[in-house]
Amino acid sequence: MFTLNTESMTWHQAKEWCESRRSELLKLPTDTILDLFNSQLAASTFVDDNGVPITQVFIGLSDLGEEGNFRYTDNGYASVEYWAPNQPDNYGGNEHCVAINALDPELRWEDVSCDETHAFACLNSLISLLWFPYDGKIYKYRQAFSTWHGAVEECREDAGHLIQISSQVMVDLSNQLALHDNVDANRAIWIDANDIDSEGNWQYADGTPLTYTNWNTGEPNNGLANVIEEDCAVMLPE
Ligand SMILES: [Ca+2]
Ligand SMILES: [Ca+2]
Ligand SMILES: [Ca+2]
Repeated sequence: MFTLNTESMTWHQAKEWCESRRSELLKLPTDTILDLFNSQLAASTFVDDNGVPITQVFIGLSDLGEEGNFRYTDNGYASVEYWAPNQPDNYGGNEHCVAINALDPELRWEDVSCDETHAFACLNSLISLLWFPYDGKIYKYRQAFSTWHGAVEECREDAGHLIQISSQVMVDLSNQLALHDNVDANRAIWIDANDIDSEGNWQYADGTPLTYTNWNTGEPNNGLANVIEEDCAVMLPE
């Protein structure tokens, strides 16, 4: 999801570099992503290709458009900010690009001149943030709204299936997936379980019986008013 490039470039060169590889200069839109990136950065070797320690890492934020109004390269505003003390200070009236101070144990940000050359990081498209390798499989979280059948079909197109919750571990994983997309915690996520074929006989889409259930209180109730039958299951991230 992140690529840390240790070759020093100006901010504009770095932006170009990421964009020529179908990614974008790093965006840190949520606390979770900020934490994820910082833990990756902290675990990285802090030297460039010549063995010189990296002091700063450009991210995709700048106030080139309007002084003091920091925006990502897609013009998105910074919903999460992590400035070092007394930053941004627009020092010399010429600091419009944002870099992470790699020498700061907390990896906080400062505004620097866009013409300085630094290491930088790319974000390999937001979609890839939602792919999670886990226990020999790749799980993919999609934010798009869909019917259950639509979701089943989308998963099939990726040669997969809707998530089959088989243990508490899977519940944890699914909650993780949801959290990573900055999703409303109350949003429901379709899972593979359904009783379409035979009322009350819950199974996976491939017809195999459920091996684990974790029904909410009073569920499954097949629709309280019995006006519309409820035959498909969702999970509510906690
Ligand atoms: Ca500035
Ligand atoms: Ca500054
Ligand atoms: Ca039902």
